[in-house]
Amino acid sequence: MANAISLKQYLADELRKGNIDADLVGLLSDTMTACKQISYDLSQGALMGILGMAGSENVQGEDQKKMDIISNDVMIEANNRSGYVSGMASEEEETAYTLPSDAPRGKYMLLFDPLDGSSNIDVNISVGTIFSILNSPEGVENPTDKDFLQPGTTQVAAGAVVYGQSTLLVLTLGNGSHGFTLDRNIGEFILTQPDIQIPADTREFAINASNQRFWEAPVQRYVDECLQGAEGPRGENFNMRWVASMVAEVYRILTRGGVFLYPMDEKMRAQGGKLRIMYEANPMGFIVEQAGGACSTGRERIMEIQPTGLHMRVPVILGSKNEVERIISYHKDA
Ligand code: P6P
Repeated sequence: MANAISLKQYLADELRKGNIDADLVGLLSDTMTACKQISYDLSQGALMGILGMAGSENVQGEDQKKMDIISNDVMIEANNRSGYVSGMASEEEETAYTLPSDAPRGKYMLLFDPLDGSSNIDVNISVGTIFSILNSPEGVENPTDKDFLQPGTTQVAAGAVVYGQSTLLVLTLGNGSHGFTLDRNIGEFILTQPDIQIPADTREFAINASNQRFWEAPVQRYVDECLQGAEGPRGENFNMRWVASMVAEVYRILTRGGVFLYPMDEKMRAQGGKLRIMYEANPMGFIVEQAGGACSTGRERIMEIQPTGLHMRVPVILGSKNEVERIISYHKDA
């Protein structure tokens, strides 16, 4: 692409403007190296014998795919000796990851879901990596779980890489959300969607409708009105999507608008919801808000929640601002 701006050049510009520091540039570059490796491994699929189950469970009690473990190892090894982080937290790790004793410590902490949507790997549907970057507390050599428990509003940066037909990165450093496409010929992410803006209105919603009988009344009302279409109170027909891969849903919403709901439901009330706040809801919320969208539990802004645990779960309603606000109003009415 003529006049293409690479991620390297974008980060160099942000560094020159004083928006970020050299350590954050290094941390993001190393994380992207890991994501390029994961992208390659996924593209090889069965040829590399990486499909299928690992025969183990993660801290969530979920059966692990081989690629869950491989991608977790790739993310850790790309960052555990760089000197940019003091520690890491992963969906696949029960507690905070402690760096090797001889590794230099840095000023940031990296949190990630190394392979979100991994139940889709064996059926060749898009999956992704989600990451969030926090400031490491002053003078903490080996951060423990409690050091990570910062509200989403304290995030320094957040990103998601979608492994689909293209490998796409959406990144926010706190001044807009920007889309990059991996050019495999040169191994660089190229800026292809600068300053993403999510349309404030939408006629497309994403929800796992098989949980309908477990939803709370405001969500029942919202979805029912969408399904009534032009003859109903919304006066318009709606479309529905469900990919069962949050990164794919969020990328679609960033591109054409929409609303994604993984709401509280009765069978998950004890757990607090399905999606994890630290490495799914908060980073995605940061990206979506920076693109002009909204991210709520239905009752409160997700990024303002004080996390109580590394794997804390929350209901998630995110996307087109006016649609999210409508759903919030239904929760208030109830
Ligand atoms: P369900 C993937 O496991 C995930 O965490 C999200 O990426 C996705 O939106 C959701 O769970 C899918 O859940 O109930 O459809 O399997």
